[in-house]
Amino acid sequence: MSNAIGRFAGPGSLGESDCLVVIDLQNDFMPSGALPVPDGDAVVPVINRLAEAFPHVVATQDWHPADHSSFASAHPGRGAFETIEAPYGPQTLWPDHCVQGTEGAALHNGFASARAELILRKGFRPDIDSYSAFTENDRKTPTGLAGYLRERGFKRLFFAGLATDYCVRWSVEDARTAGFEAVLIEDACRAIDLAGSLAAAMKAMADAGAMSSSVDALLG
Ligand code: VGL
Ligand code: ZN
Repeated sequence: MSNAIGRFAGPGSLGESDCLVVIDLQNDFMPSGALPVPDGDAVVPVINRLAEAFPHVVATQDWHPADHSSFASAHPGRGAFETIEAPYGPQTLWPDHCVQGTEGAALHNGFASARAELILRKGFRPDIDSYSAFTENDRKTPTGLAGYLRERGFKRLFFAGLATDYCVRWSVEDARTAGFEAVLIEDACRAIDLAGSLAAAMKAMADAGAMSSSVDALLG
């Protein structure tokens, strides 16, 4: 398998079976938020341009209860960014973030979310994290998004948002597993990059048969 993610040849034109999927463009992932993604706010205007150009847009929101099991604060003696063994496997512990109903969980108010036809919330089960927009971290529990997108007739999904190496990565991989074409719009994403996680994510997406593109390549 190749290490490099293949270049998407270009959309020709975007049509009814193309959907932009905007991942977790929320205050807590912005540089001043609880779980900051470096330069995360830089993608907001870029994603607005994409959202204008795409025929269809959906968005996700990380949406945790206050005592969520992915929070280091729920595990006395453990710190943020450590890995624990959850019942379903290894789980990174995070600072408290995207708590349901808080300002940190709100979509960035510069994001033109009016174009989103669906806003899907994930990570709301107290005992299971969900990086992916499709399947929770137990790798079994579906969010329902694949069924929704399939029923809408979408074939090609284009991914933008935060963070490249966690929620975008797992969403892209699961999109492939669910039978969609998946295109990572690389410069419309930013990474957390913990301990080589970005390189691992790029390899995993390549191996899954995802393609890479850029804002300019798509919008011309
Ligand atoms: C995310 C870590 C924890 C993400 C969400 O949106 O990439 N990362 N929760
Ligand atoms: Zn989270």
